[in-house]
Amino acid sequence: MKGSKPMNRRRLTLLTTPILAAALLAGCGGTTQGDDDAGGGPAGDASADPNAEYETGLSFAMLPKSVNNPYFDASSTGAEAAATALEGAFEYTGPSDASASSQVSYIDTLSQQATDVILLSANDPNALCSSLEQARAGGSVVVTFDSDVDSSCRDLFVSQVDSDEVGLALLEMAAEQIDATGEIAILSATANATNQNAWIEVMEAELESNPSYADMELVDVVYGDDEDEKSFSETQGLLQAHPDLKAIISPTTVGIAAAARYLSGSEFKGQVALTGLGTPNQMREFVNDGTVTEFALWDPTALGELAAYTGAAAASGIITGAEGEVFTAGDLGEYTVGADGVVTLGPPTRFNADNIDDFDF
Ligand code: RAM
Repeated sequence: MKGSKPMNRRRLTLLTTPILAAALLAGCGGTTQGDDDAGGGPAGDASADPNAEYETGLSFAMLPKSVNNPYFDASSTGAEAAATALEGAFEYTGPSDASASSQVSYIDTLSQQATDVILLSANDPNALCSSLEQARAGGSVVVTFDSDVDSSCRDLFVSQVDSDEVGLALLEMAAEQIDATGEIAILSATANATNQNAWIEVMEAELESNPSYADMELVDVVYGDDEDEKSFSETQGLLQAHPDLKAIISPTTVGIAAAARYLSGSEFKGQVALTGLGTPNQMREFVNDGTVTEFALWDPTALGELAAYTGAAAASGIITGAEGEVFTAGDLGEYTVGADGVVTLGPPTRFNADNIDDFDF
């Protein structure tokens, strides 16, 4: 019985003839749409029940921007741990290229499979909305994590860190490494990624308004599309186009690792600073060989785990996505839903030669 409700309800929504509905109900042991358990995504619920238990047996799917990215591998490990703790099923699925059009068919498949909780890092704020609407209309809870969609298209967003804090930390690290003087450039991921663009906007605004950065100039923003080879050649292009470049900020784990690899084998090693967001395991060799001084990231495993608990809390009726609701995300502890259905993991960690060996992700 446990965990069967969301699937029954969704199938009822999709069924078009009463005969089929009757047949299905018989096959499901007579569960009816009106059955009352803790289940039910936030869409249909008027209010949350903070004392409800987590439903067991939910199906979870994580859909990253693209697969084959160690950052998302780590997130999926965390999400799977939460799914396992809740006795649910877990699937990690997604395209090999970080594009919104490639993500659409994965969302459609998950909604056809009646997945209870979809965990999505979006390649575009709007392009996925109609598929997501369909999934939600069918009963799936949609939780974005890492990179959001328009807030009307999902139930909740699990944010790694407040975007202002990320943008400010990125600039601060770059400024510290070049004495706040000279030309800087950004090597981003894809041009439509919600998270990347939010951080870039914060950096641009801060460069304009903060007198501490008056002597720093942003001369270029390029896109490596979260592909290793493209990020590598975009780095090379930046250095050729801007001979006076002092620092590159790459707020993507794929980009910073590729840029570090390029720099470490070039005449620019130790001359042009590189900072941004990277995983300690990908960046360790470049910190050790002197290419990189300091970069930052949050724990992507914890981010995935929190996303899964958030989805499960919504599917179980513990939260609806309204500001101020509180839930417990397993060992991660208690979290509160903020404005716009955003749940925030916590501050980023900075990694450098002193601490990088303390981390393994
Ligand atoms: C890449 C992705 C992801 C971003 C991290 C920092 O893995 O672009 O969205 O959050 O970098």
